[in-house]
Amino acid sequence: MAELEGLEFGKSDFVLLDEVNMEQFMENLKLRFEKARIYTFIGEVVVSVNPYKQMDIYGKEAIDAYRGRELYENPPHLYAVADAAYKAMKRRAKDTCIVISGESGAGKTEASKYIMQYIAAITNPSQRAEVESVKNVLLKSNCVLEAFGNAKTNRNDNSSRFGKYMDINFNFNGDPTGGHINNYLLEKVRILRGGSEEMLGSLHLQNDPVNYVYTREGAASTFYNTRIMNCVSATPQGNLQFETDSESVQVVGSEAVSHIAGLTTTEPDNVTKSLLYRTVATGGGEVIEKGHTEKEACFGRDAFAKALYERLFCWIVARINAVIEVKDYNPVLHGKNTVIGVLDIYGFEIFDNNSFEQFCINYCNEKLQQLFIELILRQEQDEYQREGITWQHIDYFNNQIIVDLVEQPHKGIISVLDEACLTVGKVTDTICLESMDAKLRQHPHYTSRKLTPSDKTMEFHRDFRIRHYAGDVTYSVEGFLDKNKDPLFQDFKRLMYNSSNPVLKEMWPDGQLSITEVTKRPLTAATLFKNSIVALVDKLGCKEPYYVRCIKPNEMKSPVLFDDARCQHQVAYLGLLENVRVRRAGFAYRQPYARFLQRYKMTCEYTWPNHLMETDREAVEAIVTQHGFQDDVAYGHTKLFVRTPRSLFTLEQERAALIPILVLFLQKVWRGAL
Ligand code: AOV
Ligand code: MG
Repeated sequence: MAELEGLEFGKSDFVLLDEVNMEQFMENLKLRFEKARIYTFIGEVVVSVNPYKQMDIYGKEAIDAYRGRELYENPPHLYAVADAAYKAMKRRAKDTCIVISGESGAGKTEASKYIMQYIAAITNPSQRAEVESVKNVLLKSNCVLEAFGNAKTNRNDNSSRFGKYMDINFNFNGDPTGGHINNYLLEKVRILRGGSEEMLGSLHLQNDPVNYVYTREGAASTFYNTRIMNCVSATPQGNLQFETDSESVQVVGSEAVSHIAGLTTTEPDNVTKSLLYRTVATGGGEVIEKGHTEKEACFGRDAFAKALYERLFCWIVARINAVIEVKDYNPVLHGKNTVIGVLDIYGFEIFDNNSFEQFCINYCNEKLQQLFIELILRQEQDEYQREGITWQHIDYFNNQIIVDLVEQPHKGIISVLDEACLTVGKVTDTICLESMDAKLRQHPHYTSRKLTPSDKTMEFHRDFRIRHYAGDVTYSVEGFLDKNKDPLFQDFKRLMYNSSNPVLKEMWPDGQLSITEVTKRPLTAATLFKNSIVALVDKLGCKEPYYVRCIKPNEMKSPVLFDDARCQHQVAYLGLLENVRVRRAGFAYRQPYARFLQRYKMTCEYTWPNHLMETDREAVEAIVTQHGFQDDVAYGHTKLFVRTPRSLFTLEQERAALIPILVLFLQKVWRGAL
């Protein structure tokens, strides 16, 4: 119940709004942003608005203020959630997770860093060296991943182009013992567009921490290699051009080829060959070399650049994991190993042109929303049951139907895409769209121009639209099939596998297969992504979740601009109003009897300064009855449940009014005036 800030800063919990509607929500959010109150609760969820300026709220004092306190004892803050997750983990030996969501530039990565820093600051008070070193690596691994996985986009100067989930393991003391990172869908296109110079520039900046991780492994030269790799991966796209002379396709100039050959320690001739030809097995089992068209060569080059980068990135994650994995953990000696997971993943993306990447990202958000619904409801219901409270199930939009639209076997969009990719012969994006139309025409959340011809905002043969829980998104099907296929010719894999650089070789184990062995179709990008998200949701599902919902106040990176329309849009698609309603539909507040008493006993003559009743519960009943809101509460076994915040608000106001009188009274007592 964080009413400690005073009302001039707005309501510190949206649950306390007089009425739950968009207008009041936005008014409060804006007021708080203008007053530099960037965090607001919805119960245990923290809503954060990117301040776009350094805030003096993360220092040691703040850490001390939040350490070990209850959520409502301090103003809303990331530290409050981090502490709640940590406490639950430590006191109740629960695995917990903190899910940070919001759109590009909303402040997710910064939030995840503050959370990690907080956890690092409050653990290992005895400064044991081995724990300190684990903490260091955990914190610094972030810099390495940012160096390779972030890029400047027009929405964020330091945009993470991958989703990241990090588990931190703790021993029974509550000290970190290690961790594990999972990465999701690295958006290679944007990273490569980011440009090699910028990338290298940022790498220089991150030089130290990178070195740190790898020198721990005793392989400083590995770091050198990875930097070279980065350079290579950015090179082919920009500098390598093709031309078609009288009959065949050629590489323009030879420097680019020798550059790649040098950096990947491969033969220039082999590089050229991989760029211009592909090996194919004929129906009769014969192996032949087929020359690319110029278009195919460009396509191959781009796919190669992206794959190089992706494999490099995954390799780095694997190396970091090898360093931070929990070693020599003996449950008998060390007690239960518990986990806090931190998820920093892309939020909903609605651009002017939405493609395959947005489709995947938005599907991921549907899955996370599904989890949000399931966990928030489940948690509520569990608590009511535990406390013996009768609970009225409330209805709200369940987005399972949209999840099914995307992922259902045989019928869902991914399955139609995969089928199109597997079909031999010329299947175009347009044909694929037609089969989606045929299969999904009845689905209430799917449409296309063909199905609704009057809707001129969509293009024939190109666009389809999904009615997401967060709003309608129109996707252009152009490029879907190519992006969904594994577009990399086997020749490139073999080229890399035959590199005399052992690190490169290790990244390309599938390069050892000959073309006749590559018969089994690799899983498509969409299916791989789906599998990884399903696994992620499973992982999160068995943990106690805490949420940070990030909002981007404007597109100008300005600390003073609150763009009403943009913010309202985000509030809508993050489902924040829904969140407040769910929270209020049940019992908005619950407090252990003793705590409630501690806070409000001064507002009732029977409980001040001490009550004479048998139990705290009876004393709480006396307070509730005296204030006349007995119909607004339920008594659990250990806690009081308050349905509407208004009741608590009345109490808070009364308490606030009484405090100065009490202070005066106490001062008089001290001075001996009474
Ligand atoms: P994102 O992670 O949500 O975007 P970031 O966490 O990278 O966004 O934040 C973008 C920028 O906003 C940062 O580089 C900071 O300049 C600023 N910022 C964010 N949070 C704070 C804060 N608490 N205090 C001060 N400045 C902040 V993306 O990875 O693009 O989805 O893909
Ligand atoms: Mg980020």
